[in-house]
Amino acid sequence: MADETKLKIVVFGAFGAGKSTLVKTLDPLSKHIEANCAGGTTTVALDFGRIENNGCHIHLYGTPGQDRFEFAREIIAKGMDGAVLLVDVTTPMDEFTRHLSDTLHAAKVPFVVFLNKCDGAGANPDAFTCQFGTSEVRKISAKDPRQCKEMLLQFAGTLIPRPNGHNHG
Ligand SMILES: Nc1nc2c(ncn2[C@@H]2O[C@H](COP(=O)(O)OP(=O)(O)OP(=O)(O)O)[C@@H](O)[C@H]2O)c(=O)[nH]1
Ligand SMILES: [Mg+2]
Repeated sequence: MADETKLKIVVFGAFGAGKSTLVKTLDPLSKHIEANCAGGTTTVALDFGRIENNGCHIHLYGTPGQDRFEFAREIIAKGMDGAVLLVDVTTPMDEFTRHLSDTLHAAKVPFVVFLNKCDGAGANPDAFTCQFGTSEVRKISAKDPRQCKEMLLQFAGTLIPRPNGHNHG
């Protein structure tokens, strides 16, 4: 339908940053391909959720955070309209998060940085706010549905969908 907007948004971030949690919070019916790991689960393929708001259909993909799944991140990233870089602020800034930020900048992909786990013990979001150049930075908890939805829709509103955007090849 001509007046509908479709957006593909991909969530990137280091191992355990909270990507799958964010997708689950935004779409409780989302799908997840995960494996058990020490203390919980880890994504071994992808997360997939949908959000609809005023005729805008967002397809939200979560990526695996482990290094060895670079091939999966490349496949999932194809044709994205925008990206979320999720950062765990209860741990120090890491090289992989820096690499993801540099890669998104170099690819000229519109992205927003979500500083996650702001509710967590030892959270120090202020140490991260200046780490991402001119990129927009937001403080969140991926467990807070209202806040996550507001932040995601705010970002989605800044994106221009690609022509034939639903065929994200
Ligand atoms: N306190 C708190 N814990 C969180 C938050 N978001 C995620 N977590 C916890 O962080 C852990 C990892 O969350 P996941 O969503 O599996 O992280 P991920 O980025 O998908 O991990 P990989 O797929 O392995 O890269 C889980 O124990 C979550 O409950 C948050 O906002 N606050
Ligand atoms: Mg995951």
